[in-house]
Amino acid sequence: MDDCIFCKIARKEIGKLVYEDDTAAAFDDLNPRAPTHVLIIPKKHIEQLAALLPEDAALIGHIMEVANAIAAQKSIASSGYRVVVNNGRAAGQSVDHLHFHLIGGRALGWPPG
Ligand code: DGP
Repeated sequence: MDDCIFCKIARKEIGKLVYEDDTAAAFDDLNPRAPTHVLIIPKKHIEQLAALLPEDAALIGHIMEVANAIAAQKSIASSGYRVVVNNGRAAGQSVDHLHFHLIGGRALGWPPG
């Protein structure tokens, strides 16, 4: 998608990736909510979690593996971390390209607000 900010980041037109492979990319959140706050996205433009198709299942599983790998690389694997998707405006989704927040490096409250 030409106008999608996360597609532009995935294409390396703006920003800086901390991880990339054929199907996924990751970068630090602009407004970090914790010492580690990385966004992991499919390179394929998917608007939101609810728009997933059956054929995306392996891609999403792969992104979970990427989240674990980045958590290990950031040394938060043993202390604990959270992977969050906000689906829709009421849930807090502000960018319409599916993204998984990887958050850690501090104690996290529950339930989220
Ligand atoms: P959400 O509210 O779940 O849609 O999360 C969107 C996140 O994306 C939010 O935490 C801020 C971040 N964000 C928005 N625009 C940019 C950007 O241009 N660059 C980066 N690195 N992060 C962005």
